[in-house]
Amino acid sequence: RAIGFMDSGVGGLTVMKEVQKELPNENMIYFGDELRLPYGEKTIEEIQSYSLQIAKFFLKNNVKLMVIACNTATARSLDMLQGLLPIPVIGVIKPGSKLAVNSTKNKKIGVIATSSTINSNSYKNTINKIDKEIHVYSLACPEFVTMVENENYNDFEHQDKVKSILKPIINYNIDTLVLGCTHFPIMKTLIQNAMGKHVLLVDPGLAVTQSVEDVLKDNRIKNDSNKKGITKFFTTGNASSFRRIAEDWLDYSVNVSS
Ligand code: DGN
Repeated sequence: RAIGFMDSGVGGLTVMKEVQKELPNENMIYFGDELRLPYGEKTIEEIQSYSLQIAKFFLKNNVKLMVIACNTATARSLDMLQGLLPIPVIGVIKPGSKLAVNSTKNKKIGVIATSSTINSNSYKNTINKIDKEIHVYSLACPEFVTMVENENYNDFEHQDKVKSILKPIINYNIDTLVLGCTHFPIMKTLIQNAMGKHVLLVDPGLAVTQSVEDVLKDNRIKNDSNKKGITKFFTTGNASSFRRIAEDWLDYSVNVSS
């Protein structure tokens, strides 16, 4: 049985890569719904219905644990999926919020994400539930998703554009910035350059691995295999561009079904 990762596109690969480092013997299924990207600009009902369709695909494909490797889908459909599915479901916002709270020293945290994630207030609420004295400054950056999907994440010619988009948040004297969209770690270098070295970038994907391990243990979902796990990739969009980005990010060759 496999662990299933879903995202609207290539972003969830940033989460799967981290989990794969720690749990190399697990089989994994990755589903990128690029045909319907960006989720960040869709209605709550649309996002919920897409997430549910992907969850059903996972169930048919023998998935034992679902990771919503997308902040937008986590904000809008985690509770629903946890209520409906017979398998455990993990989102990225709680683990990411905890990591950010543990990282800030001046209690000023920035969150960049899609419009839907920002409008849901999920990060702000989750962070302030842990520590109500923390100031959370939020900024929607939907353009970054397009840049990553269009393979413009390494180009320094986009540095000025990234800096001007981030300007509102640069002025708040934050010491921690949550990459609240799973696409953003792929363009981390451009974001870090724009923010300056003194700002710590928090990638929620790093914290998700621990949640996955805990849930597998709590639910006694064992994997006794000592062989390297098999990973299958599915996209509803263009398989060749998905493959290029996936191979660049994961550093191994992949086969993609569309
Ligand atoms: N990667 C998704 C997220 O973490 O919210 C969103 C990308 C999108 O569909 N706009």
